[in-house]
Amino acid sequence: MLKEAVFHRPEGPYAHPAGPRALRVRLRAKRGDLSSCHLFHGDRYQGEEEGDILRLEKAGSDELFDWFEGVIPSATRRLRYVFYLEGKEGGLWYGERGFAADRREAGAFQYPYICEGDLFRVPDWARDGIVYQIFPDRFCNGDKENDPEGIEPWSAAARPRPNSFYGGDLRGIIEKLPYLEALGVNVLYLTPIFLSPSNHKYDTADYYRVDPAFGDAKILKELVRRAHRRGIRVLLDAVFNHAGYGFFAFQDVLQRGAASPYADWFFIEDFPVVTTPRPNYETFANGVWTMPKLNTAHPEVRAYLLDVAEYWTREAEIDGWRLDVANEVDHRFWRAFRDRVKGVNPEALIVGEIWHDAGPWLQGDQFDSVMNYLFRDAVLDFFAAGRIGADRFDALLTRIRMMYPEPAHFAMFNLLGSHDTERFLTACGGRLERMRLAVLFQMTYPGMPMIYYGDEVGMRGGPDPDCRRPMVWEEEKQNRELLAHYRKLIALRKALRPLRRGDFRTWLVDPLRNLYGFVRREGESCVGVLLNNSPHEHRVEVDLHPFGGAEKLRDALSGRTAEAAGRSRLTWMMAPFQGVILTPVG
Ligand code: ARE
Ligand code: CA
Repeated sequence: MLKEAVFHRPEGPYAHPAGPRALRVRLRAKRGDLSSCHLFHGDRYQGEEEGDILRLEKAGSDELFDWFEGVIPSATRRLRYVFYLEGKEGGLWYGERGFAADRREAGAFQYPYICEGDLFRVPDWARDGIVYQIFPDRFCNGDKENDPEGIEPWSAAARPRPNSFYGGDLRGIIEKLPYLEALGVNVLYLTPIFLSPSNHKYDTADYYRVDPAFGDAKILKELVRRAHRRGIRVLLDAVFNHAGYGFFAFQDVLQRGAASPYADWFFIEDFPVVTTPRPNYETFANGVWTMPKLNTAHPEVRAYLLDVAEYWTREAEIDGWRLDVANEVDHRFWRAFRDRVKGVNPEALIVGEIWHDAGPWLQGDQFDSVMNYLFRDAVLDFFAAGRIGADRFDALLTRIRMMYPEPAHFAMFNLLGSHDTERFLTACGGRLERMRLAVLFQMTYPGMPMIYYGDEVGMRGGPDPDCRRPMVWEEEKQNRELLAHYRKLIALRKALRPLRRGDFRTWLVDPLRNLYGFVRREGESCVGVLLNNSPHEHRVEVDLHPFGGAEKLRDALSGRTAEAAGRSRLTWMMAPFQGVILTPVG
């Protein structure tokens, strides 16, 4: 046993409440090293000899490590536990004091009390969420009266530039609610809609005003109300890392310099404030002068922005927020933000925009979820670029899952692309079969699938601004087969509960032939997914143990069935780039 590889700490992804009276624990060990992992656990106030034994399951592996996982029930909420690890050379205890042959000597990890206030509560609806991201200027123009000046023609041939406008608005989104409902999505995430001179509106001039080119507060409320009637929730974009050049407080600093009462709302190097040759104040990214960074540690700034968040949550009855540049704003601010927003609507969802490991924000006190760019990176490498094999893909997925507490994991925004990235079909080099398989994977993986508007009809586009072309609505220019594929998969995700709520376990990893499979299990129900991510036909053989006694499986996509051929093994012929979603028959 390689002791140096064994790791546990009673916090974060390694130990977190699974409910008011249960603790989820994880232990990491060298891959293939442990034949089993058990826990001896008890109440902290019980005698040392008293306790129960729990067997942990192997939840996943990457190149170097295996992760074991289990849920400890605790009637009293006060826990102590020691691991018992079995390897080739026998067993060993592992606890707070390290490794020992004797349990008492190893010491026990302590989880002093599962406090109500520390529970990671993610709204339950998120587990069933299927998200659709809309960039309002480009989705649908429902009101020609409010169009900005000089809009460009809405056409499939349009190639947006950084400053193009197309006239899309909230009325347009309302008009397309039947389309969205038929597609099957049940959460809309809109990029910013408040007053701003740009097409993307990430440079807010007035947080209390819906941009007139998009509509007004009344139309926003109507949109939310009508979406709710169709079972669709609405999230808005909170841009609190920075304001826009036109924001009243920044304008005041421009005019009054150091004497402005708002001078400390920003990070100003010297006065007077200038934008050229480079801005002498902090901005978003490097010198984006239109976006002065806000000092969110300042009590007045904090109060101002929290009021904004509370106002729209209450006023428009929205269902949550996506937080822009979330990892560059202080944790204290986000904790206060969570309290304020959930205070108004406990069912609101909070999703940070973080492209990397978001562990520090996903402990239950700040965000519920993040835009899962790490997921996208892995999917891109495996399906679109074909740069990695099934083994590496599985390893990356495990790493991401093990980074976060379980509640966050089921609420992740699993995206293939966004308004900030090249579109997925373009990343696939236009090879539709690859995109279709990736979408199948996205729709069967834990976490909320997020569709970037237009991906479902085969839109293409390079990086920003090309990924923001106006939505293609002419049916003859849409890829209707791809759309049907999306609809079918969304319907299946809704019909098969384990796809939304079940555990994830790797089922098949075949790097040689590039086959990948996994099962999603909830209680007695189990769904299996097999993917042939290669241009060749393959005979796939898998064991049926995850399905209990099942002898026959059916593919929910093609309707084909196959029976076990003895010893619980099943073989399935798979066409190039085919994926199947298997459920037991009978
Ligand atoms: C404009 C230009 C871009 C240029 C950019 C930066 O169009 O070509 O790269 O300026 O100078 C909004 C607009 C953009 C606009 C930008 C600045 O939508 O069109 O871009 O404002 O005017 C990082 C951040 C992440 C951020 C991305 C863009 O971590 O928070 O950069 N995303 C949000 C929004 C954007 C928005 C803003 C922030 C600003 O989603 O739409 O931009 O409010 C790596 C890094 C990431 C990095 C990512 C992308 O993976 O690790 O940290 O994200 O690449 O660059
Ligand atoms: Ca319009």
